[in-house]
Amino acid sequence: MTALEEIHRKDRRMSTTTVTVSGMTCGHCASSVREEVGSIPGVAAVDVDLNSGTVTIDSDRQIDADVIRGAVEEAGYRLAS
Ligand SMILES: [Cu+2]
Repeated sequence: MTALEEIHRKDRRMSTTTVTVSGMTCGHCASSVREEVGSIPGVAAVDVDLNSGTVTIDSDRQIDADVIRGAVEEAGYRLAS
């Protein structure tokens, strides 16, 4: 692999972060969290599992944990841990 190919490969790496959100009770809660977290720069996709509170975030860069916490709290919920 050439140096240029190596750079391209690193540029396109995706990052997946999973957090647990407490307090979500219905589909409206889930979409609020999806919307707030989805507005973080670099986030490509957000998947919310209402039953477990698991939120899976796909992004094109590493997202700071405090930024995710802020978005969840902005939506009106809290991280479970
Ligand atoms: Cu709700």
